[in-house]
Amino acid sequence: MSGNRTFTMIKPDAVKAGNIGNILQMMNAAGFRIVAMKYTKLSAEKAGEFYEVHKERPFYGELVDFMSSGPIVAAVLEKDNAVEDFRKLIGATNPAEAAEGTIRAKYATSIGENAVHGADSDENAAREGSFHFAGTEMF
Ligand code: 3AN
Repeated sequence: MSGNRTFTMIKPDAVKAGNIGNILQMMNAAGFRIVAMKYTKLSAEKAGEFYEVHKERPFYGELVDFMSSGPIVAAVLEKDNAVEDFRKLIGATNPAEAAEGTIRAKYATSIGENAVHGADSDENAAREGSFHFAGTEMF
């Protein structure tokens, strides 16, 4: 199967809570194929670089501290209409507003610690995927 690609991270809160398996299961059940995956930890410098677009936002420092606070799972996923369908699967940024059955409704605890990241455009998916993976690590 081929399709569009998106980029995701299972964030430190969800890793700490032991939800890697449950979250991957939801991604697979929704039809996403794993193209690349790694269990890794971002340094504060790398997290700052990844979230550079949010540099001027008031929560930037908090976001960088949180995303470098523990290990994450980074992955590239493939499916038709991947970016949009994955954003539906994860739900709203604020878990209080996330639709029932979404990953954030189930596993996120707050707007800052919201279990998963999902790229918001094809361009960002490609940029974020190559931030974490070499071409030879994508299958
Ligand atoms: P999304 O992850 O749903 O695309 P963005 O792009 O608005 O949301 O924000 C990126 C990340 O910044 C979020 N996943 C969340 O962890 C964090 N964030 C967003 N808004 C806030 C906020 N008001 N307070 C703290 N962290 C926030």
